Amino acid sequence: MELNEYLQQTAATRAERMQWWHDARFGMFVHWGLYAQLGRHEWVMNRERIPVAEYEKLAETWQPKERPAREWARLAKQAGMKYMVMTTKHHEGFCLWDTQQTDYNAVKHTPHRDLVREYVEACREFGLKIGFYYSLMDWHHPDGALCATDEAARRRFLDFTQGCVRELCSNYGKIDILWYDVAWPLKSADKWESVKMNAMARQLQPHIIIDNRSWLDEDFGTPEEHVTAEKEGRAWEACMTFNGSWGYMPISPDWRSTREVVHLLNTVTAGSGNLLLNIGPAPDGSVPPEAVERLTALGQWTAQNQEALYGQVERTQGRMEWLPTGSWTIKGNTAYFWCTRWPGETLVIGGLRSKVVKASLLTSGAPLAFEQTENRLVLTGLPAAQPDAIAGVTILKLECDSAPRQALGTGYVVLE
Ligand code: JFZ
Repeated sequence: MELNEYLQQTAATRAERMQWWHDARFGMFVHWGLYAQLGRHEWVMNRERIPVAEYEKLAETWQPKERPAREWARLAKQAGMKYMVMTTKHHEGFCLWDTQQTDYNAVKHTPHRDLVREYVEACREFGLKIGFYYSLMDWHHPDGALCATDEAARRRFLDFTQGCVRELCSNYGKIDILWYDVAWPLKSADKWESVKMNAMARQLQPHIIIDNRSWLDEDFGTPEEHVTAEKEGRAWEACMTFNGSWGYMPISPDWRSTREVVHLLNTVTAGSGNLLLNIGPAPDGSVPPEAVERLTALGQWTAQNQEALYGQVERTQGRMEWLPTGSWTIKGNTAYFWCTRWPGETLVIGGLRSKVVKASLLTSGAPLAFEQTENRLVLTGLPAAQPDAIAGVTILKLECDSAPRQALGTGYVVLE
């Protein structure tokens, strides 16, 4: 298929295909592979230059417990996540599914199970949408690097890659997301035959959505370890680790707090993006206790604040201003003020250009007294201390008579 024809076809169906994803806001990323056994990051093979033959021994010793994917899916559901993305093959090259493309897989070697099937079944059991991460880069495949300089190797490697994608899109029922990663060492969509490969994926899975890491922009952008909105009109998903490593790394003591994750949720919602928050399960598949603790707390918070979080939201950039006490998200004519620094019984918001019809605390629905003059909204009778004990973030709901707008500018007087 021609590139232009492909781009037109995918663009024509994009809004409809992406609807559920925009509404979902929050998903779980799972990095799991042989590297979990070493517990030193998913790049350990590369960073420690472990010889291939030595690394392969990890494929004889992997002993996950029974169906850990059910624990992940249960936890994701409880945390308020709506979809999952799991590594079917990371850069190490070990395939977690029953593939015909290589013997280096979880059925021919330990654990002698199709871990992708277990994952898919768990997602379905808990009503979560299903994403497959697939690393184009492959440190194990003999043609994984050679393909850059040897045309025959490139042909073999592309056949392998397309064979993997075909299996993943054929053997597991409906798949919702294809999440490619690291298109090394070939430096263009042409070299990877990305149009052919992705057109095949779409033929097999007409509703699938695809990320931007196969040298094609496709359906959504993927800022990584930072939360930055892409240009207006472009869908984006920030993927973040909990502790600085995607793979299991128990020696990393730096865990993002529940509060920090709520802050991330605030930022992605304000930019009409999504958050894909990662867990790196232990070799037996169990979720690190630090992650369980935080995701459980998050679940309480997201359950209480669903209305602000999920569904169609508008970007706040250019519409609302920064404030020292918290920040905004918008849904239609309603502005949500995520108050992270509680001011006490009175909260004052300057420069709101829309008339507030009703103000309330989102969690309790309790109405709030307020007075609005031309430049100041003064809310009174608030609780003396931050009411939210989970993350220290309380959302105030301001229903307006028009699309919320705020203008403060830099000077004391707004210059038009
Ligand atoms: C990749 C992987 O190397 C990593 O192990 C993990 O799977 C992560 C989700 O993705 O890392 C990247 C990929 C892209 C960029 C940076 C790191 N990037 O575009 O800046």
